[in-house]
Formats: sequence, C-alpha cells, structure tokens
Amino acid sequence: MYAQMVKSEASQEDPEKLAAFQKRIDANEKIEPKDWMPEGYRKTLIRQIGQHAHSEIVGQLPEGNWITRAPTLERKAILLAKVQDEAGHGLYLYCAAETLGVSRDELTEMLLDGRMKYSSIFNYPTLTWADMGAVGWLVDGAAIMNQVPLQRTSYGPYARAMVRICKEESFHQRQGFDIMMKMANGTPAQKQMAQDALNRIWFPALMMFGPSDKDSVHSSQSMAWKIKMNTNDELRQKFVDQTAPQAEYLGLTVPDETLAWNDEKGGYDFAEPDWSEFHDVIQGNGPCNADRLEARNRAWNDNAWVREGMMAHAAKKRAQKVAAQ
Ligand code: BYC
Repeated sequence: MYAQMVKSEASQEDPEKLAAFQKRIDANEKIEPKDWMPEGYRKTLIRQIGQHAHSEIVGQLPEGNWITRAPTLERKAILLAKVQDEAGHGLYLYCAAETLGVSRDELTEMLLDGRMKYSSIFNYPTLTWADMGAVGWLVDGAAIMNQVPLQRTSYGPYARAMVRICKEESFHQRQGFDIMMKMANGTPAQKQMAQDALNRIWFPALMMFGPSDKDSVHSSQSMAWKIKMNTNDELRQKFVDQTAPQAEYLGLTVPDETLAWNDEKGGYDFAEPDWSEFHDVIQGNGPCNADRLEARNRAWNDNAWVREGMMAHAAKKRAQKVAAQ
C-alpha cells in the first residue's frame, strides 16, 4: 500500500522536475535538504532513516540487559561504550530525518504507538553472556553489510551519518567476535554457550536484510532513487559468504545443514529463514515486542519532567533575551 502511495504521488508530480531529479541521482549527485525532491523520495527516506534510528535506540535494550552482569570490569566497560555508541547512532539518524521535515518527537510518537517499525532482530531475548558475542559478531556484522553501501546513498545527510556509524559498527563487530573467540576456546560449557547463541541468532540475523527480493515491496523504487544500494538477497548472500568461514574458524557449526560452498555461483548455498516467523515478529508478535515497546514507553513517560524542565528553561531564557532588547 505504501509503495502504491509512493507511485501514485510520483504520477502527480511535474514530469520535468522528476526527470531532472532522476538525472541528478543517476549522476551520483548528493541530494541536500533544501533541494527539490519528489514527495515519495522524502517519505521513503523518513520511513527508512526513522526505522533505522529506532533500531539503534531499541537495540540498546538486549545488550543493556547484560551491562550489570558482564564477566569482568573490562568487558563491562566495552559493552557500556558499545551501548552508548548505539544511542549516538540513533541521534545522528534522528537529526538526518529531521532535515526532511519531521520532528524527533513525531518520530518517537510513531515508534511508541507502533506506527513505525524497528529491526526485527531486537525482538529476540539475550539469554546468556555468549549472546553478547553473537549479537556483536552477527547483528552488528549484518548491520555493517547493510550500512557500508549506504555511505554512498543519494541523500547527503544520511550518507554522511553512515560514515561515522560504520566506523563504530566495525569496532562493535570485532568486540563481538572477540567474545566468541574466548567462549569458543574456553571450557566445554563455554563453547556450548557460544554454539547455543549461534543456533538461536543465525536465522534472525539473516532476517535483518528484509524479505526475499521477490517479496520486497520497496526495493526497486528505493534502488532507482539510490536510497538502497543493493537488494535484500544480495546483502544476505554477502553476509553468509563472509560469516560462514568465521564460524568455521571459531570451531562452531552454523545451524543449517544445507550450508555448502557453491563453486559455480562463487558463494554459499544456504537455507532461507522461516518467513512466517519474520512476518509474525514485524507485526508485533515476536518474543520480546511487547517488552521492548513497554520499556521505550516507560522511558519516555518517566523522563517527561526532564523534557518539560528543559523546554521551560529555554522559554525563560528566550523571554529574558526579549526583555533585555
Ligand atoms: N525488521 O520492501 P522491504 C541496527 C519491513 S541494525 C523490521 O524489503 P525496505 C543495530 C519493511 O520496513 C538494523 N521490518 O523494505 C545493529 C517493510 O515494511 P513497511 C537497522 C522489516 O525498506 C546493532 C516491509 O518489511 N538497519 O540498527 O526496502 C546494534 C517490506 O520490506 C525488516 C537499518 O534499518 C526487518 N529486518 O528494506 C544496534 C538499515 N526488513 O515499512 C543497532 C536501513 C524489512 O512498508 N534499512 N522490513 O511497513 C534498510 O536497509 C531497509 O529498510 C531494510 C528493509 C533492508 C531493513
């Protein structure tokens, strides 16, 4: 329906302006906030950047769950820094979305009442310390795979936000892999925990790239506008090709009996995730959807006094300035 709306809006726009805009995109020019843009382009960016920002913010919850239980002071400091980085990513992305004429409050309200999505992956629980390794390795690994090409996306503020995010995500992925190396080379019980985390997180990580290309609603228009640089299946394939040898290096087994190198295509064959589970999760029925939204609503309501205090302070300062003029 959204894709249809974007198409019907495009058909109402001035064909000359649309053609000139597409020419700029095809020439790899960056589109900046004050430039003319089709309404569908603006809405698609708000949806994607907003969803991405929400993912960074909600994504703090599964890892925040382990800050108080990290096994050493060093691990605690590293995890704390990583979770703080995710908050920063959310803020850069909300700022990028704001340049498109939507406020951060509006975006937050749409997250809190379920009108906007965030990544499916954050609706799964983090049950053991090994999950901190698997999340860093696989979830941040999948995020980087998606986000590195987005540094070349056509919208300037989004592309620039992505440069810094990608640098930090690389560190996150390495710290996750480092935890996995420790666990996989530890006691048999630790190795089993690492294997169990891989078993649970593998398919949800593959779902992060979105539905298969034949079912993706937005890919073709988003790719024509260079809001997306690759299809969902292309990125999923690259992720499996990069990650399968890493699992082997760790001495762990990817929970997919069909996983096998295919010489002809120069990549791995692998099993698709259970798409009915994916649809359940994005419709709000995953294991932790209710908890995640409840935690965000609680934080928003409990901190209302801070927002109100800051706004009152700013209003008072403005009034003083006017009175002094
Ligand atoms: N989860 O037509 P499609 C991170 C929705 S990492 C939820 O292919 P599109 C982090 C999609 O929105 C994660 N919903 O859509 C990492 C659409 O529904 P609507 C954030 C999903 O937009 C570590 C419908 O399914 N990264 O932040 O072309 C620690 C049809 O899909 C998902 C980004 O957001 C999903 N996995 O492609 C902390 C990257 N997949 O909106 C934080 C930027 C699909 O029509 N985003 N849907 O109701 C993208 O690249 C694209 O939005 C997607 C989806 C590849 C995710």
